[in-house]
Amino acid sequence: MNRSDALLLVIDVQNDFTAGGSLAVRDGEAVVPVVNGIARQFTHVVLTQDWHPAGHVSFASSHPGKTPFDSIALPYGRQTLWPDHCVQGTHGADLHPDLDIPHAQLIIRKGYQPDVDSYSAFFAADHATPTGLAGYLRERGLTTLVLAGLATDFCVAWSALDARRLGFDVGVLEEGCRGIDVDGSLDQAWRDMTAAGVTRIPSASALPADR
Ligand code: VGL
Ligand code: ZN
Repeated sequence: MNRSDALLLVIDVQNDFTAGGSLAVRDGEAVVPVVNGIARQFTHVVLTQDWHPAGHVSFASSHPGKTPFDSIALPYGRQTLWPDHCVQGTHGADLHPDLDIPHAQLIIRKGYQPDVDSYSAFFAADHATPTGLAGYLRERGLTTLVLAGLATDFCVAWSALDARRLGFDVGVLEEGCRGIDVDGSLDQAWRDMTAAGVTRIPSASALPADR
């Protein structure tokens, strides 16, 4: 591929989302070799890290009487509650040790505001606080994004949808993602992404060729 205007965006391939992690996505570690393999085809790679302070608003433990996967109303909308995960500076927040993308150019951290979650790599859940990634991509002239990582139905989908809203061409590599699937969220995410014009790329062999 190596298209000079394309970038691989690798979402949240972190210990807490893989086997043994506090919010392990089923089969999540299976994305690691897929992502490592395709990263070689991209000159430009950006990684994201979910990066919460202890006591984050998205943790069920911060809301007495609530348990993980409950949902509550917050000023910016509905918030699913999670087990404590990806706490800044902990092993769970580290990138997966087998992730092998030495040429990645930028790591975007998100979800660091105590009272606002951020599934998307572009905006916090209040849809007001940008991470700076859109400006980075624009300044660098990168217009086509291929996304992979965890989890399909949360951080990957929200990032892909924001990227479409911002006018980027977006493909999601299905083979390089795994979902959490709370109450049908995985099917819903694919419906939303398809409706928004996100290209569903089933496997690495179907990645768009150089043009
Ligand atoms: C994610 C739930 C909570 C994700 C992050 O990376 O998809 N999901 N925080
Ligand atoms: Zn999180």
